[in-house]
Amino acid sequence: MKIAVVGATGLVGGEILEVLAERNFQFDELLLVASERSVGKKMTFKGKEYEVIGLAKAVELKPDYAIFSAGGSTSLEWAPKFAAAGSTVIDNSSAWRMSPDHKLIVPEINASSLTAEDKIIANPNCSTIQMVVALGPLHSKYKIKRIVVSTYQSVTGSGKAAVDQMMNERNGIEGDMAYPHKIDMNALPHIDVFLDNGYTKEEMKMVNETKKIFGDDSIRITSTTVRIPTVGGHSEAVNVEFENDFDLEELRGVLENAEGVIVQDDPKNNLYPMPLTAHKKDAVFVGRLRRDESQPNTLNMWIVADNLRKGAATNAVQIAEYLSKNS
Ligand code: 2RA
Repeated sequence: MKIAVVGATGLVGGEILEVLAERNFQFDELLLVASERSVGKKMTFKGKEYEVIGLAKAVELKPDYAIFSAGGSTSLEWAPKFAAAGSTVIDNSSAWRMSPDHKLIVPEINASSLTAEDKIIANPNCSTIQMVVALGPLHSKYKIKRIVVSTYQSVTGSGKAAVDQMMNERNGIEGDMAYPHKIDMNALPHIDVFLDNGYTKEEMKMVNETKKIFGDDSIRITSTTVRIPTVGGHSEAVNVEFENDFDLEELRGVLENAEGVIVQDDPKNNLYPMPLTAHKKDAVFVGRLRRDESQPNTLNMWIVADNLRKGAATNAVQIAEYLSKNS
């Protein structure tokens, strides 16, 4: 079995390789693929040296799986070429997420909808993934009516240049700006571009992708996404109203038994999820569970996950694992 990592030299590409190694994903051949400027670059995976190849060469080699993290334009141009060559593409960009002809997959929620005919599969946005992993089991049991979410997102979501800007600012070094403003000691309510409705693309991704993943357009969702100077992962304050009432301890039990979720909720002992403790982990961490006392059937919760892991690389590898086990 042959697997290609497209965008292997990027932040998420590197995380995909780490996850493949950690999970001992079985393959016979690994292709490290990147843009022409990186072709020939040497990279090491599990102690073996690999040379980065270009997209055209990679298509010719017909990988069984191609995990993309190379941006939307590259995916729009090349994912169909890989699919036509027989590869199954798992794409981290937003290119295919809202396409009616392509599935948007979080294995814990909807992997069972996948079939062999799915040749280009979309990985949801990181901030969406962690939220639906935590809300999925609650939606099944109590039926979600409305979600209000505010996010506190790591600079790693913007890529290496943003991490460099934050660290340069922190160390008093003049450098390039990935953001329109300083990010260290600051918070930017601006992730991706602003749309005519006053929301950002990131905020509308959370709204639209969540409905698609749950297959339920009746859910009402509003979102505010904010960039903060941290690297360990994305955090989210979620207020969720259900159609049905719940018992808080029963709800806690549902989360404690949910696939991919770890409950860290003991505020009296200062135990709650944090980016520092979620970093490099594959789970979605949930805490600060409490009833919203301002209205019935409503819960407040805090959700943290490593956006490069479960928010991107791990979710994509889990899709490949599911397909290879069920093909
Ligand atoms: C971000 N979710 O955090 C977006 C894309 N990774 O910037």
